[in-house]
Amino acid sequence: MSDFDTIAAIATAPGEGGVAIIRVSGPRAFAIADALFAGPPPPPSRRQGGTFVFGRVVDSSGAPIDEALLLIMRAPRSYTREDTIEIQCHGGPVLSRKILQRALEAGARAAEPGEFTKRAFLNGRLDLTQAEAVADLIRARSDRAAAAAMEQLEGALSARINRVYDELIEAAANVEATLDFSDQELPPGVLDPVCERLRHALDDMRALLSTWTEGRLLRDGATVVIAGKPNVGKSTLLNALLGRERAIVSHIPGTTRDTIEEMIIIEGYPVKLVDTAGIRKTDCAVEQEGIRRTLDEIRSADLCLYVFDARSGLDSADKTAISYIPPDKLLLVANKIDRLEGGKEKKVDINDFISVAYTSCVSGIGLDDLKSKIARKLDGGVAHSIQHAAISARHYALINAALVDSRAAFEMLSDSACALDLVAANLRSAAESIGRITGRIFHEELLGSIFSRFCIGK
Ligand SMILES: Nc1nc2c(ncn2[C@@H]2O[C@H](COP(=O)(O)OP(=O)(O)O)[C@@H](O)[C@H]2O)c(=O)[nH]1
Ligand SMILES: [Mg+2]
Repeated sequence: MSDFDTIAAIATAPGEGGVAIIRVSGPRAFAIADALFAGPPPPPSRRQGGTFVFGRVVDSSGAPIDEALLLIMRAPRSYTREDTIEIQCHGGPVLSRKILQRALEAGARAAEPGEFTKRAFLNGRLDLTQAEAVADLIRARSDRAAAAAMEQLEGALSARINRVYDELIEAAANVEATLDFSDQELPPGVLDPVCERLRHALDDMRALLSTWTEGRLLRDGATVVIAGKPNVGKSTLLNALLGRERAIVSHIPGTTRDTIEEMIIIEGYPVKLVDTAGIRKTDCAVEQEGIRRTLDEIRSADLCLYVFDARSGLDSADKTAISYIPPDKLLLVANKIDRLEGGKEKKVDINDFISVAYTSCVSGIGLDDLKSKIARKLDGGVAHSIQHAAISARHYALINAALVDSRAAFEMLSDSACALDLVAANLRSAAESIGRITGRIFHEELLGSIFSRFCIGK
């Protein structure tokens, strides 16, 4: 089936562990197993696929290196769809490297990052979105990110992409079929089904594009900066969200002078939380530098929590600071509400477009509400159900290109005198962009950029 050579790699993470796994895939896999594995007869190459055998890995003189389990998977019933063996040995770094070395001596080549998965793709076991999902799954930093990657691995995104592809190809074929009529009058309504199909494809593409915000959040996470004047409770807020005493809290204004970063999960989104030095006028050079960094952090963040004391409300310095932050990136936090007389929230004098959360970081009141407001700000309020797709930046660019071509085709069709060969060419080009997502169409460079993100042995 494949003209590939035989590749080998340690598939488990480096370091000590219960077991380490060395994986070998390709036409020489079983010959290599015969050379390095000594166990009860018959030899590995004469064993059935889907079985395992206990024995010893031996060096070239037959001396034992380690006890091991050998797993035998015959093509096409393996991850790569090639003949594959996996050796489970004791999990020491020296042992696993020695065994890999034996496999290389016996005729394997050291695998590149992601090369097993690349073979799974080239041998038709996975499409490109599924292969990408493998990397996403390994990298997932939250349950929700893992669940989204798993859906993509199971083919949920592929199914939606393939539907758009089929719609575009059929629409193009229908248009091409009418090209023969070009000299005569076209029968009325003959292009109606094309328009209908195209309308579906456009809707599907727009729906897919709308999942990008969530996809980006799940894959890359978001950066949320905590800003505000000194002493309003920024560091206390970081600690409260984190659930431990990370930042130093004191009643002395100017305590936090450098930025502090911590990872947390908010409603399934990985979030980098950044505590900053308070923004105020100061003569202290160290604090000034801290404030400069704060402003930099705010500029590059996905969201800014601007904290102020609920008792005093926003003063003119706050309002100036806030005016530099785009409203869609701003969430006001009125803190210390435990100190409000009669427990009444002081009305925040600011326009209605900006959301406000009321908290007491000391008692914990309002923190859950704040978290959900953060999540809604980040995902634009769309989320809460992964819509069987959460596309990546690569997918976004290709769908967008297809959308532009398809829309052009659609607009041309509204003119009865349009050049139908141009319409068909646009539709073919749109289908080609969509085909690149799943890898119907690919080139070596693209595969290189996708699979180099993987770890060795996957
Ligand atoms: N009563 C009350 N005190 C708070 C609250 N949050 C923070 N503080 C206190 O406010 C002071 C300044 O807090 P800190 O987190 O260091 O403020 P920062 O300068 O903005 O980082 C500390 O004494 C905190 O204990 C709150 O919600 N209620
Ligand atoms: Mg602080």
